[in-house]
Amino acid sequence: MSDTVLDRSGLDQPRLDRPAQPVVDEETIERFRADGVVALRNVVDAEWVERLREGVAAEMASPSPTAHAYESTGFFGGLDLWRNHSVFEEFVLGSRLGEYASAMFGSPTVRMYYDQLFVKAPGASQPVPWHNDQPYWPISGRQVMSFWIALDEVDATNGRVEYVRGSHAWDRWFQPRTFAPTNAHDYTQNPDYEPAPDVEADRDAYDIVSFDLQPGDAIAFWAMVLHGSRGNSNPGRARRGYAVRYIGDDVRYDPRIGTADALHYAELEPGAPMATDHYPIVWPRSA
Ligand SMILES: O=C(O)CCC(=O)C(=O)O
Repeated sequence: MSDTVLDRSGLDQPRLDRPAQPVVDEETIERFRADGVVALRNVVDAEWVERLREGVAAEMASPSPTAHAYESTGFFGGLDLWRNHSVFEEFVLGSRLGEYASAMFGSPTVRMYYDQLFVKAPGASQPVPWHNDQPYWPISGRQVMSFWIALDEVDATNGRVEYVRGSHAWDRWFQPRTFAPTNAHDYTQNPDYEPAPDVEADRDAYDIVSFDLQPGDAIAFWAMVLHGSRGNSNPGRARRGYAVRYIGDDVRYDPRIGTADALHYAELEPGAPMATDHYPIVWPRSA
């Protein structure tokens, strides 16, 4: 075991005890910290891709109370699937992603935060507006990241997610907006937030990165990186994305104005660490 300090991103990175055989190579970790986003190839095997697809089909056939009502536009979403389906529970608690998160955001302990489904049916035109995630979430701290797992082949035709490289380090908190086509149920305005920039209107002004993915590939990204996706213009291919969010030791409960009600947890006091079985430890496994 040796201590390594990685601080290439401008973020205040904690020290990280690295195992002799790191689960993620150093170059990937450095790119993740500098760019705010990185593609991880083949992190979910074919059997698990199939099991997750079956879980998605079950959720879409009989949506949980936490499903989002996007169906009419061909965009189906939902969150906290792992609390409702054993297949997702087994995956988020048992996969190696917790170990990846530990290495990538530099926390000895990793907890499950929540999971989220984003299905764009063939031809579903609805975009996901440019946003960063953490303003939606009632948590503070730096060690917050997602793995967006492709359950279909993903490319420019079916609405791959795009990211503004390095924007996680801006420390700019953008006002959440609903992903639904109308803003009837939009988020409460937080006076400390600013409007998200209109990236679509001025794409050349931004360093936009995106990744073509095969089923089982994942995109790892910080919760503060600016991202969005266009509609699925491919008439023959769905775009099923399953995102799993993990948190590290520096995260505190922070139910700010404008955060998503569905993610509030009344058992925690504002400012409390997330040390509750509601957010179980996924790494180290023995914990
Ligand atoms: O799947 C998409 O198009 C958007 C995903 C997203 O915004 C997220 O995972 O935070």
